[in-house]
Amino acid sequence: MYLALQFCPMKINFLKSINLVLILFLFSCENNNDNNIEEVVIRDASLQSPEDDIELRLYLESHFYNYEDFESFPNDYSLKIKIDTLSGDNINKTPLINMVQEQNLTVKQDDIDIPHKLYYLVAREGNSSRPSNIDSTFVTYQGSLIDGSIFDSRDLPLWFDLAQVVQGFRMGITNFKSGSYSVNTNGSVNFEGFGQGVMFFPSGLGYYSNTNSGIPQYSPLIFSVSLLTMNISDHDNDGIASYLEDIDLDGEPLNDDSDGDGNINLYDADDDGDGVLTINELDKDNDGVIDDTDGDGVPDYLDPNTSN
Ligand SMILES: [Ca+2]
Ligand SMILES: [Ca+2]
Ligand SMILES: [Ca+2]
Ligand SMILES: [Ca+2]
Repeated sequence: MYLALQFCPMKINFLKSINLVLILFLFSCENNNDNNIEEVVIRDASLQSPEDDIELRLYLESHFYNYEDFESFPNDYSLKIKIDTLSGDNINKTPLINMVQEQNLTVKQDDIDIPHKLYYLVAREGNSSRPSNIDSTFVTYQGSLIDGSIFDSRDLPLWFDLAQVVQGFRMGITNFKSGSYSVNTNGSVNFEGFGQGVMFFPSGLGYYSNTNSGIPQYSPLIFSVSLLTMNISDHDNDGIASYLEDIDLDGEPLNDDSDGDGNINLYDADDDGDGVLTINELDKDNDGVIDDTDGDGVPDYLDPNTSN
């Protein structure tokens, strides 16, 4: 069972019957060259990022997608995004570069923030909820390389815990909204109104110097994705949604560790390390307001000076 399925079971019971196969492509991984660790020289990301950007832009300038289908059939949610080269009969189509939007992100290397640019194409924005970069998303997708080779493809939707996937995917998918669903009498589920698009990102937002099945080192990645539905995650079930465990408000909930115990807040059920679980410190008087007993502006669950 997926971790993501455990977070909000009330909402997603109908999905539990869907037989999903866990795949690892999107998941961050350790360097798999441990046996030869002394031979590995990791490239300088401040050089790799602009190189990847040139490759990505060349791709976006030389390819288009089937936007005419999406314009002609705006309510046909069986449509899939197809990308092709601008050549022959298609030479006058609008290139992707004229249709994508840009998202500026950073990746830390040796404690330095290196700029990385992600491009995303919105074929359909979607009309329900926009996930944060730490929520759970129910998606279909296809992953490919710049050369067009497909390294993974899923037509059966599956849950991705965005805390576990590569940065490009988890940041890029926040540009889309989920859709709505209805359950048919035979138990099958129809999705519509969902966000649909493509993310194009440099290797630094993907696997960088690691390899994965079908993905060489330093590969920029392309993901077309449909965001069918989503759930707000509370990874540690402490009553604080994971996106609200971004205490320094830098937009990244994966770098906050209030008590410095090495366990980031979104996985730490006792965020201030005072021995009292966050869930028992949040709202002791049950008035629906998070408690700050000593009135110092730090809520009790983050204030080791206030534990009862
Ligand atoms: Ca943060
Ligand atoms: Ca902690
Ligand atoms: Ca926590
Ligand atoms: Ca505590």
